Amino acid sequence: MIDLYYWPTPNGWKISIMLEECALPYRVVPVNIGAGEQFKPEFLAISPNNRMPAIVDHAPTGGGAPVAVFESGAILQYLAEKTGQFLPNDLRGKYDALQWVNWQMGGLGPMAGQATHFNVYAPQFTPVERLTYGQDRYTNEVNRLFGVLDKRLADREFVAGTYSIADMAIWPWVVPYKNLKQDLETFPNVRRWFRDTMGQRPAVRKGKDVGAELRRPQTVHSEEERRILFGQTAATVR
Ligand SMILES: N[C@@H](CCC(=O)N[C@@H](CS)C(=O)NCC(=O)O)C(=O)O
Repeated sequence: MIDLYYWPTPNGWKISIMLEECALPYRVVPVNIGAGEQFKPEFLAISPNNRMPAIVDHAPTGGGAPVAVFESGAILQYLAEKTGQFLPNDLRGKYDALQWVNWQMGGLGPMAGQATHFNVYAPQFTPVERLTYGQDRYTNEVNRLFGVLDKRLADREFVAGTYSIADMAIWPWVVPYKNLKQDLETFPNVRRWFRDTMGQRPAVRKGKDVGAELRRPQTVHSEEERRILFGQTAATVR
């Protein structure tokens, strides 16, 4: 059994989608990040960066003590290696997929996170004239990254040729394209892959629905949530 420490956000969906694709039994342990549950000592022992998702595998390959993994890219790779699925074994195929997982982890994810912050959250509590540089910077960078993805998908069905953890890492970060101020009509290959190829997979739909009832309908944060989520410094984690 795998414990999935989870909240329904793009980074969380990556792992619920992978677990559904692999048909692995798992138990969701909600980590309410708006209520500060990511700072509980028992969670920090698993995920010292106070971010979800994280997993604990109670039946690791080869036996022995449970294995805990944080960082969604590492979790995807762990589950792929555990199940022998969605990560090719051959050298070229494997690194074709892993380089796109890392492209998402180091590029699309962080840039999209900042674009969401500047476009959706920050205007609720910061005068807009202080935000325009950040809004433009991150919206443009997401636009560039969508362009890279569109070009990559021009002549292939999936990001790394065959369906892999690269698709599962990237797809959840295209879901909020409206908040990211991107027009999918201008990225026809991304749109096809997002809606028709990935969006029709039952495990993708099921994975994205995991914990949907936990997510509030609106994106406005209370004073307390804002302090927890947007007021973190080193002092928060020492
Ligand atoms: N690079 C990390 C990012 C994870 C991440 O940013 N998770 C957010 C939710 S999407 C979180 O847990 N936030 C809690 C916080 O900001 O304290 C990963 O991919 O696992």
